[in-house]
Amino acid sequence: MTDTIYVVGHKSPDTDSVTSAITYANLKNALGMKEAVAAVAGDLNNETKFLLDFFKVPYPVKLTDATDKKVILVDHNEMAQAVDKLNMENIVEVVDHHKIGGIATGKPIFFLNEPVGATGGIIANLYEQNKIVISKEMAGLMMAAILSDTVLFKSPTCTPRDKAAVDKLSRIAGVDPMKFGMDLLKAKSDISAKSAKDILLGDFKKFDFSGTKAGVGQIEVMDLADLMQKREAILAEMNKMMEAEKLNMIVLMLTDVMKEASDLLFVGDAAAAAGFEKAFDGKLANNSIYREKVLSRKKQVIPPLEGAFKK
Ligand SMILES: [Mn+2]
Repeated sequence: MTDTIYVVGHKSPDTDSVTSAITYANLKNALGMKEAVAAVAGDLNNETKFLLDFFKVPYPVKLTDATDKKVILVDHNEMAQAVDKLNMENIVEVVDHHKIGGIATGKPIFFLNEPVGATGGIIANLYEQNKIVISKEMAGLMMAAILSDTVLFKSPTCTPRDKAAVDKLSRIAGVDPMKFGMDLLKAKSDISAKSAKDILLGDFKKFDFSGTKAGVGQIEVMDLADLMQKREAILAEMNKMMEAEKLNMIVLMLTDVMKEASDLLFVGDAAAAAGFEKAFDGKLANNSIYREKVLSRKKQVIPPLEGAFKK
């Protein structure tokens, strides 16, 4: 076992996951933990690449097998979403903003979880608490994480603290946050070159709803019409993956960030379909239920599904 401590977010990494790894490793380095290294548990998405290129920040190292590796988890705390072959005993710290999902350690660790819009804002606070100066680059990354995770403050997960953090961080980063946020959204929703499989796996997480094995993904676009011609191919990929991964159901949120609504695509067995219809109080038509004002997987999709399948 080496001394390196990998700071790493969840699989199918999004911007908050990647930037939290980078900015938290940077903070730990500044605080004397020189062995902390930012890592990423999968390929970077277009939004994250645009962001890192803009602020000229190097891409994190890839970590896809955590055998014998010490890790700090950021932006997740569920083993189903963590890098493969991770031993819970090797988790050194957790900094997150999701529901607590079944981690057990043999000894006390630093575990910080707050119900705010993004891990980025929690880390920005930790810089302040530790009196570590935030560079232009780190400010830009944490600002972008909040803008991305809260869909430019539109998500119900957004809190006043997130807005205050973006205000502060954008001044340090020297960019107009709303203008920059639109550029991030454009980079994220450019799906022209993406295959149906890329779209499904771009932001995909696994869950266990009282024994019902589920995958719940999300793709955010500025216009749902862009996704329509790929809809059948996406459904085919969802069915293929459900078989291959032995899941009972897969939900893919096709989220229109401008209209603030989601088309919830569904494939699954009969029991799962009944649970899905119960969760969203509707009838599946053409493999989906459309819901206005639904933007957040964490707050508006996972809790009703958990409730519907509770035994
Ligand atoms: Mn996040």
